[in-house]
Amino acid sequence: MVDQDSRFDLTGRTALITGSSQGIGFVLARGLAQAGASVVLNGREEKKLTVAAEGLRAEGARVATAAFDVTDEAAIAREAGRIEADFAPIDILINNAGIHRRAPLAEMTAAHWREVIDTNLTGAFLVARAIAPGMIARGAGKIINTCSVMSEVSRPTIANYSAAKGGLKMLTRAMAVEWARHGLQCNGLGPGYMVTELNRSLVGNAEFNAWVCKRTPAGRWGQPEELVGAAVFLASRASDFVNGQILYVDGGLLAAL
Ligand code: GCO
Repeated sequence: MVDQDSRFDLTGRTALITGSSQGIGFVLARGLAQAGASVVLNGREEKKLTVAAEGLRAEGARVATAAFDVTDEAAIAREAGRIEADFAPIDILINNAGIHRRAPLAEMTAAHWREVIDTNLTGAFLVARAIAPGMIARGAGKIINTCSVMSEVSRPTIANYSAAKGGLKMLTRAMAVEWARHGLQCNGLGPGYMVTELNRSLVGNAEFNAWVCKRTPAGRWGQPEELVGAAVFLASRASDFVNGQILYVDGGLLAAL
């Protein structure tokens, strides 16, 4: 009998998580480290990365940092090359970096549209394009794109975010279609309403909070830690025949009208 736990063991693997100096990205990095992975934290601010990395090292994790903006092709190429040469080849990539620029669609500026599309969608393409060739050469790799329930539905004021996350769902499938034959598994993780920095203003709004609790069959917001099990599954050997899927962790939101 195969030891069930070993299917989820990430020991010896190295994971790069974009947007991981805080929020969901940091929680996913900690969760993968607890499952045995070495982790590379990414963000735009060195100071935030250093603090986050020290926190994980204090918990016994093997951690490196790579400061780059996921929209900056040159910085991605430089940092990916440095990490793969000096730290370790990347076995697991979580494209998690994402921003919000909320506004009613008719009032949304082209700048805010482009900023969200560039970070949340194009950034995932650019980073995956830098990392995938090494995975392909090694015949193995895991790419997990942080999608969203907004990959399937939307609400007023987040058209740019929904369009980006909807595109990220299809980019995930496109990656799977092209790269599965090379031994890569490319899937998405789809959070529902989670208590994060990105949602601080929403959690604090009594009316919105009541709406989320009513709209979510579980009757509550999710905690970022509740995403870790799904992420470890998608990062591990347990998902070696899973490709092009979006695993929603949403308290049943997408199941309900
Ligand atoms: C909003 C929220 C959403 C969700 C996220 C869940 O403004 O409605 O920020 O975007 O938090 O998409 O995955």
